[in-house]
Amino acid sequence: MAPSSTLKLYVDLMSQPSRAVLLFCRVNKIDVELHLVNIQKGEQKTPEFRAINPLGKVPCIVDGRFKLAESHAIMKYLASTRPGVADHWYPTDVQRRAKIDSVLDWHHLNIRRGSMTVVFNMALAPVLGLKADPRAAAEGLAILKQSLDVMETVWLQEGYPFLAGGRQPSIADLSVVCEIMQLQILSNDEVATYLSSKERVTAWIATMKKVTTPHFDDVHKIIYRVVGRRLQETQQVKAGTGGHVNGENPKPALSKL
Ligand SMILES: N[C@@H](CCC(=O)N[C@@H](CS)C(=O)NCC(=O)O)C(=O)O
Repeated sequence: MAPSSTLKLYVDLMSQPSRAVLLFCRVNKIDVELHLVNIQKGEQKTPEFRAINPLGKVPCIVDGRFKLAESHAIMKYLASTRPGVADHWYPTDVQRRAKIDSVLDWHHLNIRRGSMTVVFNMALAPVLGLKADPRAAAEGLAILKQSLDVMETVWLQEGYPFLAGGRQPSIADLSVVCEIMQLQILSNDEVATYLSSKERVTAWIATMKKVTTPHFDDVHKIIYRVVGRRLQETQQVKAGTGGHVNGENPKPALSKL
């Protein structure tokens, strides 16, 4: 099916896979009509949105009469239908492509599983009015740490700046880096220390920022804003000038977006 002229992209930029797809579109100069869907307000569960994506999740796209959910599938579809996308993002070489698919499959059950569980239980649950589960948080943390170990020792190899022996970035690099960036909203020293101890991962994040500049910072603006607010709240609490009012806990930063 020929791609239509206006591609509609539905995202919430607090969502890691949403940012990966938007970043992919931006670096490849793919024109999109951007539709912001506020997950915190439950906009992804409305009948109108479910008519677009019955899964009730972002990201998703509408390309003419064609609707598609799942970030990996969306990036593969766009890489295959948009002529301007450089081959390295999703190579036509079958073996190279298979390596990218291998990282993408791994990503969902490892880095994303660990990071999502940790972020949800350590930061998002209270904002969404849901109960955090400390046991799930601990399990998520173990998966996250193990996944970062695998990135450092398996997916990132000496002499190859990108995942799975890549000399140039692929959609797998985009998916994984957006997931890891989500960890910034945690004010958790253990996660921060563990992440910064991974030299290859740290260097790779810096490289990803560089090769996707200025779009990387642009799609992550919302994350930087949350981090800024958290820091401000922590400082206010330490200085005794804010945060705990009438014995209540300070409102989580996300609720103020
Ligand atoms: N595997 C999907 C994940 C999609 C997903 O879980 N999206 C989340 C945001 S990160 C969402 O829309 N959550 C809203 C909900 O489940 O109600 C992808 O890669 O696109």
